[in-house]
Amino acid sequence: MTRPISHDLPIAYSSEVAAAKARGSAIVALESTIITHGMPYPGNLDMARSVEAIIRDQGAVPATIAVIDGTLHIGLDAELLEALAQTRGAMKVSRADLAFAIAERRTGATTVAATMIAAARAGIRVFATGGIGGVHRKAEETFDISADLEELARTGVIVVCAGAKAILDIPKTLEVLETRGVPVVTYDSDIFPAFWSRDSGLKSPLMLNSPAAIANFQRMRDRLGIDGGMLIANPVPETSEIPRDEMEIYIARALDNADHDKIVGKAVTPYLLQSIFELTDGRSLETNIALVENNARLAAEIAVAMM
Ligand code: PSU
Ligand code: MN
Repeated sequence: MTRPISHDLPIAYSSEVAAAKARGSAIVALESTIITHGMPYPGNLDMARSVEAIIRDQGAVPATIAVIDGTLHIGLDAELLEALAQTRGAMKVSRADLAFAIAERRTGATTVAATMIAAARAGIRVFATGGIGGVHRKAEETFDISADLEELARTGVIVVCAGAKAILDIPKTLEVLETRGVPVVTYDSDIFPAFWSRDSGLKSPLMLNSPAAIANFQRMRDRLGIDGGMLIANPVPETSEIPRDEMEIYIARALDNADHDKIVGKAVTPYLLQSIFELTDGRSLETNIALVENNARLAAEIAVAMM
């Protein structure tokens, strides 16, 4: 027996996003795990506001995505954004638990994977973040591979990031993306970036140097019926980068700390980011904010070029 499709999904659009959808204007999705688990308050709120402002400046509309008290929000108004930035104990929600958070009426911040699912459902095709999750170092022992990679393979959203976080095994991360047929395009450089640093030491699989060319590539994928997402890697601006050699020292120490404290599962990434924040006296946070802002600008340009 077929069951009727539920029309009363608990989804709420901000008035700004609802208006943009009605007009058919460019929209850029934003994740919320970076707000609740990636940065401390109040820097996280400043970052979230400035990223939204940058997207508006480019003629697009920002849609920050989060589950609040069981409602999936596509776009947060100023009050909700501020409240989320101050929320302690929000869930970190990925594909496995997005529906759980809604069904159990929880508050949860969406990772790259869950934000992609929500964006696709809302008809939003471009999404800006900091760095995606990937294959962790020693994954051959821990099996720790982010659900973000699988989501990129299956969900048709363009994700703009600053490369894979250098805390990961970047060669293995690129191998999985290749296996799963995810295009990896570095913007205006032939070297794949490593989040805080412009250079991961690895060549980028693909390179394009304009938002129009990226939009055109996506159009061709659509015409060929090739579904799934694509990853745009946008190197952090030179003035904000922390060189790779220097980062390696902090990363090694952060990984040791995580080992010592027996951190596993979804706590690993937030733990490492916090540890690196402390080891760099907050410099990693400044770089993190600069690269997200840089990604928001490019994502908005791509979203406009796709109209
Ligand atoms: N990028 C950042 N800060 C973050 C994250 C990304 O600059 O906090 C988050 C994203 O939400 C990403 C998640 O999806 O970390 C990956 O977590 P995991 O490795 O557990 O899949
Ligand atoms: Mn993991």
